Formats: sequence, structure tokens, C-alpha cells
Amino acid sequence: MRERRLLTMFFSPSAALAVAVVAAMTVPATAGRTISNINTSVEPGNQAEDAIAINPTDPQNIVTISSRSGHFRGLFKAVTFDGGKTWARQVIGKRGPLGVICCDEQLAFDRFGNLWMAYLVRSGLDTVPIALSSDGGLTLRKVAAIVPTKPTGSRSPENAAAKGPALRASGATADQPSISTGQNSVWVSYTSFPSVTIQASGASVRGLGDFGSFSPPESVPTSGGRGDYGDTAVGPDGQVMVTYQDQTNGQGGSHIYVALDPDGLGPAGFGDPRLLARSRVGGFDYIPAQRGRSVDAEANLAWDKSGGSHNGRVYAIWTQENGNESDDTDVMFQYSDDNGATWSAAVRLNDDQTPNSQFNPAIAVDQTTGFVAISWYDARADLGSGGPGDTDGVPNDDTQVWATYSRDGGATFAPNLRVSKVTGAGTAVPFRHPWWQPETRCPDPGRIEAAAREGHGAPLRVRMRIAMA
Ligand SMILES: [Ca+2]
Ligand SMILES: [Ca+2]
Ligand SMILES: [Ca+2]
Ligand SMILES: [Ca+2]
Repeated sequence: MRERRLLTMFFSPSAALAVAVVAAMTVPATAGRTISNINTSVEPGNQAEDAIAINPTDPQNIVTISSRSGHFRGLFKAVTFDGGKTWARQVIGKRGPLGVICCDEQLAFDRFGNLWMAYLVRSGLDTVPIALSSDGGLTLRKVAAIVPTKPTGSRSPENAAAKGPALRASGATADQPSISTGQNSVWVSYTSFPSVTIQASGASVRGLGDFGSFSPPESVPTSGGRGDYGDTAVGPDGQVMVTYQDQTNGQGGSHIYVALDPDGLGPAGFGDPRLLARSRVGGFDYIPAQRGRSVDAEANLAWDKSGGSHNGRVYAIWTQENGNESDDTDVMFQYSDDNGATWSAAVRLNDDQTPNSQFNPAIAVDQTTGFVAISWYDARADLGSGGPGDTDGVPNDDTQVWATYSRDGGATFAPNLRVSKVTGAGTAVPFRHPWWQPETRCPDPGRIEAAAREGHGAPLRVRMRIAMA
């Protein structure tokens, strides 16, 4: 629960109204581009931990969800069937069969049009509930609850103490769920506490509303399988990859690992984890733009299943810090064509010339084109000298959402573009729940969760999810 999880809810500015938006970025093949921000929640306060998903069977069907300002009971949900012109809005999970939802909600459509949601509930972190919608997101029903296990012989890492509610309970609990779909499967990974082990569970999917039971959790083996803040991706052959960082705490840095279950729902488990990168961003690394809640390296994956020229390529992004505790963080990008055995050299995606922070990156592949898009928070416009990127005369503490994309499998990237109209800033708002310390100065996550389709010669339309104050 940090961005999409408990440990980092983003609260922005004072009493200003916050909006949740979907930015529709239209990139004509030859000309300039326009970005519009759409407020999907139309609720006061600051929405957080938002998610967006686009239905591949009907790209006009888009669903957004978010935690609600000051309400850690229930989620805001908005559904459109006309590409964002009109929205059906609802609060779900305040009570009833879904449970009382607190947080960490994530969405993923599959190719049949099933919308899957992983989340956490207030009543306890002893399960990861899974909900399903087979009507484009209008209604969600709980269909499974994954029970985390304690791996045999596991011990808690020494540094894993007291960083969230998961550690307060007895027995195995889960945090940081991540959900992803493949051709015929859906997978969820999470961190099992107190062992702080990455686990995953998957189910077969045969059609709309037609799916199998979720598998018993499998753990990433060895001491290298310990970590947190992970992400999940399913490859074109049903293989499953997770990524995560080993350090769940501190500012000194972390190792970022990947692990592969080569046959997905088949009998093989995860192989030994492989080192992807060494980051100077730790588990709770404080930067001016996240001085209350900190950031992690936020490694994330996306797998090309487009059938195009880069089919099977898996992309990874993560956050580096140039000089430990310099607060100059950058968004890094790598890819693998051999299921994570080897990776391309890391390249920096943010093209600014400032010493400021870029952080909390998100990635998506447009599975109709193979185009890959990445967005992140970006403090480049805040030099502490006033102007539209600086609200307070203090450098590097006000952020915007920026993005880029690649049409050639990550060989080249478009110049960075600013997505959010608004610069996040302000003073912390008090919040009564000790888990959710207030945070300031961040528009809420600008993460690209899904990308809509493109025909040859037609504009690229990438939809991003953004909530901002
Ligand atoms: Ca650091
Ligand atoms: Ca397997
Ligand atoms: Ca930077
Ligand atoms: Ca500032």
C-alpha cells in the first residue's frame, strides 16, 4: 500500500478540490499533440491510489477507480462506454460482499472483456480479495480471496520491521497486490508478511465470466525472493514474471530482482530470482516531493503480447537516484527478449536537464501496436524560483505528470510531454488514520495503465490515468 497501497497515499494540497482525470493523449502521426484532462471522479478532496483499465473488446469502455479523500472505506469507480464523454459514477466497497475496501486497488481487463480487480480490505490483510466484472465494470463481484502463506523455513529479514499494518497482525498477511492478465490466465502477486516473500497465484480464464480456481500461492525461492513493492506481468505463452526490490526500508538503496514462472499455470514454480538493477532508492527513500511518505524504486513490468515485431519483449522500469540522497531521481528503462535472462542496458527516460526528482513510474504496452508508454511524477519545473512549476519558492517539491512513449520497442522515445495541467503543491492535510500519513505536493499517480488501439496512419491514442489536485 503505497501508491496503490497503504504505505503511500498521496494527499495534496490544503483545501483545494482535487480531481481525478483521464488524460487522452492524441498523437497524430505527423503533427503536434493535444492532451485533455478529464475529471472522472468529480469528488471533492484528493483521490489516491487510482487505477485505469481499457476494455480490449471495446476501447470506448474505460474504467477508473481510486481511494477517496478522507474515506478509507470504499472506492470511487467511474465507467464510460463512449470513450470518456459520459461516466457512470459509483462508490463501491463501503460494505457488502466486496468487503470494506481500504486500498491498493488495481484493475486489469483481459482479452475476453473480463475486468479483474485486486484490492485490500480494512478488516484484515490475511487475504487478497479478487473481484470480477463481466459487464464492462458496471458491477463487480468478489470471486476469490487469495490466502498468503508463510514459506517453510522462512524468517523475517532484519530490516522488515514495522512498516505497515501487515506487520502488526499475527500469521501471514499480504500487502502490495498487483494484478495482470494473459491470453488465458489472470495472475496476482503480492508480498507475504512476516517473511516478506514475493508470492503469486493465478487462475485460468476461458471466456467472459468463465474462469478457474486460483492456484495455491507459489513463492519466489531463495533469500533473493524476499522483497516488496512488486509488479506482475504475463507473457504471450502464459509465463509469469514478477519484479520487486529487496530493501523494504531505508534510503540506502536496493537490488531490483525479477523472477520467472516459465509455464504459468503449469507445474513449474518460480525460478531463482535474477538481478535486474541496483538502485540507490531504498524502500522508504525521502525526497522533497515525498517528504512525508517517501518513495521506493517502484519497479514495474509490461509484456508485449501484440504479435508484432517485438512480441515477447518484456519491459521493466524503475527509479534511480544519482548520488545517494541527492534527491535527483530518474526513471530508468530496460527490456529483455529472453524472459528476463538478460536485459538491455538501463537508459534514462526523463529528458530534463535539472537535478530534480522523477519518480513513481508506470508503464503499459498497447497490445494492438506494441507501442510502449511510460509516465511518472516529475519535479523538473520546480527550480524554486517561482513561476508555474513552483508554488512556494522551494525547489524540487512540486510535481507534474510527464510521459513518453516508444513506437519501436524501446529503441527510441518521443520527447517527454507534460500530461497534467496542474502542478501539485500545498500544505499537508491532517488525516486521522495512522497508516495513512498525509503527503503533500504530488498530483496523484500519472500512470499509464492501458493504451488504446491504433490503425495504420491513424492517430495514436494513449489513455492515462491521473488523479491530481
Ligand atoms: Ca537513496
Ligand atoms: Ca507454473
Ligand atoms: Ca532527475
Ligand atoms: Ca516548489
